[in-house]
Amino acid sequence: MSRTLRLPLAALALACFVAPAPAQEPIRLARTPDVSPDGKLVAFSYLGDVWTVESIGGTARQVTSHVAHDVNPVFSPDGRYLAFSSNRHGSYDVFVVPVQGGRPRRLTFDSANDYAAGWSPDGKKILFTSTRSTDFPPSYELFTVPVEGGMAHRLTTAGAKEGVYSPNGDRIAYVRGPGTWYRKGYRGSANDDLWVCNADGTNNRRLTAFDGQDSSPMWGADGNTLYYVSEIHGTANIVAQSLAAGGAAVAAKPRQLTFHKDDSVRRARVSRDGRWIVYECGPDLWVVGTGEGAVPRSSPSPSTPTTRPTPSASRPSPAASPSSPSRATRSTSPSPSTANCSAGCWPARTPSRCS
Ligand SMILES: [Ca+2]
Repeated sequence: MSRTLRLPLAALALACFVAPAPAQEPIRLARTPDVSPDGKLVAFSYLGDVWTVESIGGTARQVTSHVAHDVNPVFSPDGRYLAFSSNRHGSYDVFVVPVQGGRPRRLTFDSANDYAAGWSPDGKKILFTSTRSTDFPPSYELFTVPVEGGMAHRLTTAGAKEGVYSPNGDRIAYVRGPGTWYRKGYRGSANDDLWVCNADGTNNRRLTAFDGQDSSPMWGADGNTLYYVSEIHGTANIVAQSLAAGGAAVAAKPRQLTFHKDDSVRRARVSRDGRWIVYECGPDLWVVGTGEGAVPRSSPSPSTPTTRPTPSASRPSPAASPSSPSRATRSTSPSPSTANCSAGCWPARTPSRCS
């Protein structure tokens, strides 16, 4: 079975479609995306299975096929495997499967829910979030499990979720707090903040102090930049924050990378090369470049891409929304802002968007 997925990219709208028959069907409500280390492939959960699609959009390929709920696919550092979580044995456990598909290998066996979050840079451990412990009330903590199988190891003790290793593996950025993504505009003590700790779980320090939601930490390739999702500018969008030596946040207000206004950005993940971020917004997946020139315009533009192969008449296209990012600049060049259409911009049918 294949589908086409359409990803509206802040730089690029990624469109996926399912094609069980001659006619292709667009994928909506794909969830929990991740982007491959080189930014060329996007993995996501859809209809309870894991799928992949090229980050320029196109026909999606099914990686897993099971009646249970498969979610949270995360690419290995070499891009050859996906860790994901599935409740096929009751609670959610961590599995690993080749990107091309195959029989998933189960890595965790606890009755608590284990949610795959990422890989260590050496590819030997998988980081996951779990409520497994004797604590009451239970809270999410970070654990690792060897990719080859074995005992899980607890890293944190005071609440942690959405953990991700820094590029050289010396630190882990994570989210702490009782916040929830669906409480739009919430301000108060029940918000999430970003923290960072050493790879062994020690030296925990807080990075954000904004009294609204901060989530989805993502490391830049240099290890000195942290991208994340925050409501600090209003609607939840992706922002970039420089880190000082030692990993402390620089006091300056984070730079805004996306400018959605109607729908909040939810889960976001960055490629290992630090150049591409895939994220959820509205019913679609989006991809944005992290370069300065890839910052989408925040003002309405009459030239926004409207090239969905099968647009829904009842549902406005994110790429056509006045509040949506509008510059399609998918390119192989290091600087998306200077991309030339002949260099591989997307969508190919609207090369004028690349100027
Ligand atoms: Ca916060």
